[in-house]
Amino acid sequence: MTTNPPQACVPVVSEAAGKQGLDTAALQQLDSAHYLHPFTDHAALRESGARVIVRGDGIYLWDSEGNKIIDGMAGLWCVNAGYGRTSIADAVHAQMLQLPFYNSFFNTTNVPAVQLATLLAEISPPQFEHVFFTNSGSEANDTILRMVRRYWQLAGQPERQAIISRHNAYHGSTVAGASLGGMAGMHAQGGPMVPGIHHIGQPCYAEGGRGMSEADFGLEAAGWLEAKILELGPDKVAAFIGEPVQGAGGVIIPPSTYWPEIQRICNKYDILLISDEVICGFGRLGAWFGCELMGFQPDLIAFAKGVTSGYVPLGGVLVGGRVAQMLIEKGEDFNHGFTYSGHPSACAAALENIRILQTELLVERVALETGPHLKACFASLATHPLVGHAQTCGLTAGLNLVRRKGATVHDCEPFDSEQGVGMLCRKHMFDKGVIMRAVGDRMIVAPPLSMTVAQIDEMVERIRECLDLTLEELTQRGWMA
Ligand code: PXG
Repeated sequence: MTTNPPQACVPVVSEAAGKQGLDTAALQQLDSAHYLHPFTDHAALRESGARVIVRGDGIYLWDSEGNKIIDGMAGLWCVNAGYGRTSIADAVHAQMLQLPFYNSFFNTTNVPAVQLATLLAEISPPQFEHVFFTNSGSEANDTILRMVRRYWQLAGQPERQAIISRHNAYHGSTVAGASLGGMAGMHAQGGPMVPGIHHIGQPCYAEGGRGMSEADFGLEAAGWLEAKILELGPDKVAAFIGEPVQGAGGVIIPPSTYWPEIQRICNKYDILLISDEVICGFGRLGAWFGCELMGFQPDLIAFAKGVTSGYVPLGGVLVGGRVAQMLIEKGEDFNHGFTYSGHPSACAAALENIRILQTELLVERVALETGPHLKACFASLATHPLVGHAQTCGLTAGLNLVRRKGATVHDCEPFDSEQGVGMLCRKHMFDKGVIMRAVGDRMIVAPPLSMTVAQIDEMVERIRECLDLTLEELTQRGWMA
C-alpha cells in the first residue's frame, strides 16, 4: 500500500497557462512519462514533445498553444463529416442515457444496432444484406479471416486456406491485420505472422509501369494474382483482399483496368473477393463504397473509420449473400464476436453520422464538386518544381517530391530515401498550419468530406507555400539536382 496520491492526481492545469488553462509543457512531460503512442519512436518523441490537440470545428483543429490547423487528414482518414457535429454528440448522449450498452450475444439485440444494420444494407451494394459489427478496422479484418476460412470449411473445401493480399497494403495492427497487410516494417517485428497469407505486387503505375500504358499495366498487375493462384493451386486459395485505393501505403490509385480484371480472375477460380473499405468507404472516393467506383462486386467489405466519422470507435464486415447464406443455413454457432459488437452508443453515432452524409449530400458533392476541384488543384501543384507527379481520387490525393522532374512519372529522379525529404516537408506543413501525411517522399491528404471548394483552395495555397519553403531548404542543403 502506498500513501502517496496516485499519479493521475498530479495537477496538469496551470493557472498561468492562459485562456485555455492548459500547461503544454506539463502535458508533454506526462505524455512522455506514461503514454505509449501507436507507431511512434518514443525516444524521438520525448525530445520534441507531442503536439497537444485540444479542439476541432469543421475542417479545423486547434492545439494547446492556440494554433489553428487545417486537418488535411480528417483525423486519420475518418472524420468525414468534420468536427463539431453537435447532433452526433446529442445522439450518443441520448443513447447513453437510454441504454449505454448491452451485448448482442445469447439471443439479445438492441435498437440502434438493428437500425444501423438495416441502414447499411440499404446504402451498400445490392449483394449486402447482412453486417457483423466490430470496434475497429483491424477487428473487421480479423473477423473476415476467420469468416472466410469458416466459409470454405462449411463449403466442404477446408483445404482452401490461402489468402492473397498485396505488398504495401494496410489491413490493421492486430496479428491477423498485420499478417494480411503488406507493410514490411510490421512484418519485420514481433515474430511469425498468421500462416497461409501470401502477397503480390501493388498496382502502382509509377513504381512498376515503365514502358507500358496505364491500362496495360493494370492488366499486368492483376495478372500477378492469377500467377499466384496457379502457383499455390486454385483449390488451396480462399480469398483475395485489397483496398480499392491503398491509403496508408500512399494513396496508390490503380489503373481503371485493374479491379475489373481482379474480379474476372476471382470469378474464374471461384475465389472470394474482399474489399477493405476502412478508408474508401462512406464517401471518401465519391461513392458510398470504393468498389462501386472501381467496378467490382466483393463478397465481403471491411469498414470502420468513416462509419461514425471517428466520433466513437466502430467497425464491421458487410457480408455478401454467398457467405451470409452459408453461415446462416449451415454454420450453426459462428464462434466469434466481441463484447462490444453492435455497441448501442457507437451505432447511435453511426446512424446520425450517415444521416448527415445523406442530408448534406456529402458523397455526391465529392463526386461532382469537391473531388473534381481537388483534382484540378493537384494538377496545378504538379507543375511545382519539387513535384514529380500528383494524383487524386475523390477527396484523397498524393504527390511525389522529386529531386528532378521528368517528362513522365518514370523519368523523375527521386531523393535518397535516407534524406527523409517527406518528413522535412511535413514539418513545414505542420508549422504553417496544415496537416499532410508523408509516406516516404509522397505527401498525401484525405480531408473531411465537408471541406468546401473555398477551403480546398485555402488548403492548397498553404501546401504550395510549404512546397516553396521545402524547395528553399533543399536548395540550401544542395539536395536538388
Ligand atoms: N484497413 C485499412 C485499409 C486501414 O486504412 C485498418 C484496416 C485498420 O483499422 P483500425 O481501425 O484498426 O486502425 C486501416 C487503418 C496511416 C494509418 O498512417 C492508417 C490507418 C491506421 C493508422 C495509420 O495512414 N488505417
